[in-house]
Amino acid sequence: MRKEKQCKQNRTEQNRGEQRRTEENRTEQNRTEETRGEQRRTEQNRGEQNRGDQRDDVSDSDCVYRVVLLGDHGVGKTSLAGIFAGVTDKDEQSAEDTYERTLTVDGEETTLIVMDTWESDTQQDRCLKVGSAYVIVYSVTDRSSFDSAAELRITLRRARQAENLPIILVGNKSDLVRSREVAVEEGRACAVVFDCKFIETSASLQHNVTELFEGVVRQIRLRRDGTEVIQRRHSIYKRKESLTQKARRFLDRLVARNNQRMAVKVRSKSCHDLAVL
Ligand SMILES: Nc1nc2c(ncn2[C@@H]2O[C@H](COP(=O)(O)OP(=O)(O)OP(=O)(O)O)[C@@H](O)[C@H]2O)c(=O)[nH]1
Ligand SMILES: [Mg+2]
Repeated sequence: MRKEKQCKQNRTEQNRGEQRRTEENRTEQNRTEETRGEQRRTEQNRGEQNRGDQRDDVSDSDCVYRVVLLGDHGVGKTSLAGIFAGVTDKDEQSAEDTYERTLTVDGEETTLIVMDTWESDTQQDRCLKVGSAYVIVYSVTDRSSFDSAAELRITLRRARQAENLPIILVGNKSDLVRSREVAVEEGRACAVVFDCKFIETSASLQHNVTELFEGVVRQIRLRRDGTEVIQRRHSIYKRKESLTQKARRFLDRLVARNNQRMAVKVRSKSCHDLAVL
């Protein structure tokens, strides 16, 4: 009798032990599942964050570049961006402020995302951070917009100090000859002082707008590619020059060696040329 009791007690203890182990296992399993869940969630979050970051600085790797338009009110930023995007109807222009288009320049495709978001103050900090290239627009009919352009160049230099960014100074509304307040030479001189490229455009006549955005692409590539590629492109470009142009450039260089003023002139000529550095 006592033996049977003892056996029963032992079995009960064994059962209890097993129950304990099963419960422990279950808790352990739950904990593992929870940890896995956490890990999954963290990885998902990380993935989303990365995708967000990628969206935020779409850049250089896939030949996609952000170009930011800067400049005073009414100088023609939206009009230039609209022409870039192929918007012909004026009323369509207000709907978007970021335009994406793929251009084929010198036989190679490049996608530009043109950002016309400078007006909204909250975006200004972001604008200064995200651009792969900058187009600073002023109106040739508005001197104060020209002064602002110089200030913007300084702001940009401060914000992106160490970077050799492509910056193009654009004198828009060149069609308004009678109300011109800023001469071409002033724009060019400003570009020389501020070490950037210069072009005059007319959004109304669609003059030089293609040249501007193709120039942006070339300026980006010149900085992106190694010296070897730059030299190869440069030599192809030079080959396309007429003999007169070549001779003039040679003479300019010859004279410039002994003449400081002429050297500035030569430099100001190259600031007009968006196909060279
Ligand atoms: N004649 C002439 N008018 C232009 C030219 N470019 C723009 N405009 C006109 O100038 C005005 C302002 O142009 P927008 O493109 O809206 O200028 P914006 O820089 O985007 O101005 P905000 O958005 O206020 O900062 C519009 O009435 C345009 O039609 C141009 O090259 N020539
Ligand atoms: Mg606008």
